[in-house]
Amino acid sequence: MSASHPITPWRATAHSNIALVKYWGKRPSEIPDLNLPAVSSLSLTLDELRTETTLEPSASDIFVLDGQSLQEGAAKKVFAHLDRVWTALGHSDPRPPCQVESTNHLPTAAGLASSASGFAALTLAAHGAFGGSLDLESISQLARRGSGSAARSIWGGAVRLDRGSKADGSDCRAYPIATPQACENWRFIIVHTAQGPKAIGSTGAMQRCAETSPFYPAWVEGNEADIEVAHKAIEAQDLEALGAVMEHSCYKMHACMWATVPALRYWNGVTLSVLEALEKLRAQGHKAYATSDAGPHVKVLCAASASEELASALARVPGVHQVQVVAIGPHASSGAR
Ligand code: 2P0
Repeated sequence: MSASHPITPWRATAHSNIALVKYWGKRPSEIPDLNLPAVSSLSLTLDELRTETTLEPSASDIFVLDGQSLQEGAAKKVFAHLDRVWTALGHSDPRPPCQVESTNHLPTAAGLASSASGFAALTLAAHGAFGGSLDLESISQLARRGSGSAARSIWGGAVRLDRGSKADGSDCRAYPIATPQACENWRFIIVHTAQGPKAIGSTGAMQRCAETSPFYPAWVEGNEADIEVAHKAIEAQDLEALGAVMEHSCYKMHACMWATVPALRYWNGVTLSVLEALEKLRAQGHKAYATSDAGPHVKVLCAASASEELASALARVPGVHQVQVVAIGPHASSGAR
């Protein structure tokens, strides 16, 4: 451990989020490591689905995820992110070794945004442990460099992430646009259509999509209009308008994925059955809208008052493993242990 910069044991909790207007694709950048999105995105933070992370000094770098010590893959990304935060806080000496322990209260890497809550919690824990005094917007920008969607998980309620256009990424910023209280009448129903981790990680998939999908330019081009419609619908608490633009963004992203070479198909047969069941429920007058990320699960946005009835109906679709009704969640939090 560095005597000049001791590490204070710190803990952080960050909640997962679901994008209504999706982030898919990166903005080319001369500066390595900024991880700038090609499109803006807008999300709702989830209540129960979250990551809890602790960080403390250690004799060597250790990463424990859900009780299991990891050496490769995720661990390397975690340690690289610690280095990034350490350097961003102005330290020029080598980062002292740390023990990081994370618990995911959600299925890891299954298209339920574990990297969003994971890197948001890690960034907050490291920032506190390393003695940082950055504001939340700067912490969010650091989290984005670990994983794009993590920039949004710093806040609760509804959050917008602007892609920005400056080469240094300084105008690529996330900020809350509605408090958790303002969203308290909405729920997401998470419809699990498979078990286990997804087949293809998002980072490589979006790169392949950008390089080979003929629909990618149209995807990027239509984004800002969707963002403005979604932002206004959130301000107006207009679930119908929000649901419509959310579905449009989702189907455009998946169309773009399907046209990638080789094709990226995250959905399975049960995904389609759930989407079909939802259309039937809507034809019966229910206000419920679907989205889906880099995985086979379906997330249904609806009013809190209708959520239990809709969840029961969706649980009856053959092949569905589990349904969870989730409220809109709070800001991330952190503090000394
Ligand atoms: C989103 N996704 O907006 C979109 C929708 C997946 C589909 O953000 O490469 O894990 O680490 O910046 O954040 C998944 O991408 O990607 C994602 P990186 P990330 O939620």
